[in-house]
Amino acid sequence: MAQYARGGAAAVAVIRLCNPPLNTLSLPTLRALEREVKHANVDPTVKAVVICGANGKFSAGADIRVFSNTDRGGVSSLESIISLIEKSEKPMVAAIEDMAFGGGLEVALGCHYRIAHVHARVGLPEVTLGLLPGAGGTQRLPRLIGVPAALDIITTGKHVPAAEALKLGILDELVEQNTVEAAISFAERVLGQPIESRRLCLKQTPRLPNMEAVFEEARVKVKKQARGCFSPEVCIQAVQASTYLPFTEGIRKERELFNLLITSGQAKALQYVFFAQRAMGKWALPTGVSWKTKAPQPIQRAAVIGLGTMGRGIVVSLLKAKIPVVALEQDKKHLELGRGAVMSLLEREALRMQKNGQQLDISKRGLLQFTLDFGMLRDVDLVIEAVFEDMALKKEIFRKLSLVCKPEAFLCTNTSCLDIDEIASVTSHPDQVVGTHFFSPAHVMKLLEVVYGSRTSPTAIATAMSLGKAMGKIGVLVGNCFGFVGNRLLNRYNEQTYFIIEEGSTPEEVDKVLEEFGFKMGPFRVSDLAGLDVGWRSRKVQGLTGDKMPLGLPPRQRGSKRYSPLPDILCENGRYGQKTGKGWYLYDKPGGREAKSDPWLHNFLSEYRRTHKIATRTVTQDEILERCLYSLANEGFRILSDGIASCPEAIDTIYINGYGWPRHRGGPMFYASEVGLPTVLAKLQRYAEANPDIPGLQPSAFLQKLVALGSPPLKQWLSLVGSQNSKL
Ligand code: 3H9
Repeated sequence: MAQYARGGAAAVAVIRLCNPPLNTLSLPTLRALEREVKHANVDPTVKAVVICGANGKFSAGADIRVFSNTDRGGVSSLESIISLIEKSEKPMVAAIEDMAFGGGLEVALGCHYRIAHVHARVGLPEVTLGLLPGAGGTQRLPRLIGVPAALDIITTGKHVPAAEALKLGILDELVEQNTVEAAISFAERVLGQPIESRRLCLKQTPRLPNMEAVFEEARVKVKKQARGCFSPEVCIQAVQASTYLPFTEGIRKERELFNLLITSGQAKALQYVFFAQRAMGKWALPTGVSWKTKAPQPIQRAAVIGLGTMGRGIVVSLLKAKIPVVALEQDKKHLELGRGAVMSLLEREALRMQKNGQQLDISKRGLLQFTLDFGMLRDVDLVIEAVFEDMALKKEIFRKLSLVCKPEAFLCTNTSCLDIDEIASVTSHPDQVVGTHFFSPAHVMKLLEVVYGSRTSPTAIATAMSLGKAMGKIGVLVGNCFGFVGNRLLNRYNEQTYFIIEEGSTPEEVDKVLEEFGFKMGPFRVSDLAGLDVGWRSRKVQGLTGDKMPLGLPPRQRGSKRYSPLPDILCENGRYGQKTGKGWYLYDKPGGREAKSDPWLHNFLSEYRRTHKIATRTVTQDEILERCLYSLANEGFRILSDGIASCPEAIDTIYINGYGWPRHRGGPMFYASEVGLPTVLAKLQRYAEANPDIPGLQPSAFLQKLVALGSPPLKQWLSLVGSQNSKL
């Protein structure tokens, strides 16, 4: 229940939003706010009002949890309460501590003055939830700071640091001490001053000579980034309304557009993603041990082994989390290369952070050490190994670590697919071994798969999850199997793309279909960027690359299963992707970025089909999309029944944050549930019949079970898995 403290010196009433933890604007909070504002307005002893939030936080905005209710949790009444605040004859001052987001900032914009703590952040992140600021934000903010700055804030949903917000004119004053006390003094100072000019509803949005061009430019920009998500474009429409409609009509237009968005599937997907990501920190094991019961160990000092692309990014991530690092390489040449690369990454990161008002200080002595000597790892609390995907090499390193490191040190491996148990087996403390699968570039990508082996201790899990959080990552706990969750799914997706081009399509067509779906890059472009040789090396180790047929081409079967040797053949021809200037596409030079269609590849594909006697056919866009996406979800159902992922939300979080799945599509499992499980099953059955040698298209038993049970909603899937297989 919301509580409101009233009081304060010299007839200044203090209204405190109180709905822990973030003072979201639930219906009771809104009612209490309305009651208190009305009360202050009529109470003759009150001369001014300060609105603040309890526990040092202003507000994280409307309560998203209730948006799916038919009455939207009464959120539509927020604008009228804000209007009440704005129309008050008594000065209303917002005292912003920590955050004012969404409806929270909209309340502050209704106030006549806004003062904030220097470390506060403000923003209108509704666009990231598939919405627009629906309580006057799209009408008041452009009136306050002009169209270009308002468009930037509203279409990106970015968090604006207080200093920048002050410069933009969103805030009137910053304070370093007690914000509420300062706001009370501020209110006393402005008592008696006219407040007419402080009411944003009475202002005009500042005119610009090139207004149309500004909106057009914004449209082009959001279209490029939105990948089919339409809330940014609708935000622009709402801001534009502030330039040609009077305030009250602008508010009506804003409401109309808000209602359009809130009922859309995209808003549902984006809000699902918001909560799915937050649920990942609440990991639990079948034994009952969970994030609540197992405390992480503090990490005072860490080590990273291997300074290739992954190792460098991991070093930077640890330093950003203020954890001192010992970086180890195998020889002087690699050490110097790694040192140079880490230092330039750090420089770039420091510059980027500086722009956001943050600091990356690595000047402290001993914060970063480079070494060739394993002895230097004697007293570290945690090691992250990031060498090649070679089991023998990893085992050799873990054997050494086991001898050198203190027994309580956590030993992490950044493998993307290998068996954690086999790696742990060579150590004297296998319970301390845990997989930490980072994604490239590791200092940028948010995802961290924390892989739990059969002997990994809950403390090691808790520590790896907590370390991920400290590094700003979204840690997802997964079980141990080849490829874990992310790469196991990816293999299914990739193999479909190869089979589809064998059957008659082209990399260009497949990429186009998946990019139109919302992936930032189609699978063949991704493969060229990442390097085809990485997978080739791994397939060689698995013994998949196979012998040659009489005509020089490898066969297309492995036992009874279809196998596409296409990427192997490309590698044999030196086509590793961008790094060699050619892969699925052609580039102007090695390292070039612009992909061009390659006649060599098309000729090669025709020749390949002829040799293998594959009747070339047109693969429709629907078939491309369905085979790629439904085979992903199908593997997801297998992963759930194998107990490798703890819930469908875990798979979706991994796919969105590590594999470029468009957020507004909610992840492969959410997408399957929205398409409808019977449809997914029927399509898979059809494709499986046509391709009996592709196991990835055979519908999983769990999907069939769910359909037989009447396709229950995603939230119930977990309870229907059965726990016999659970690895979590
Ligand atoms: C809006 O305002 C619409 C208006 O325009 C009005 C239209 C008419 N609602 O993230 P955390 C929960 S739309 C419900 O772990 P952090 C969160 O799920 C809203 N719950 O903390 C978690 O719950 P649990 C616009 C919310 O410090 C707990 O609070 N506002 C909401 O890492 C702690 O959150 C936004 O989009 C919410 N609004 O990050 C802001 N916010 O403990 C959304 C949080 O059960 N929020 N929770 O898992 C955020 O972006 C982050 O929470 C924030 C803090 C950056 C504020």
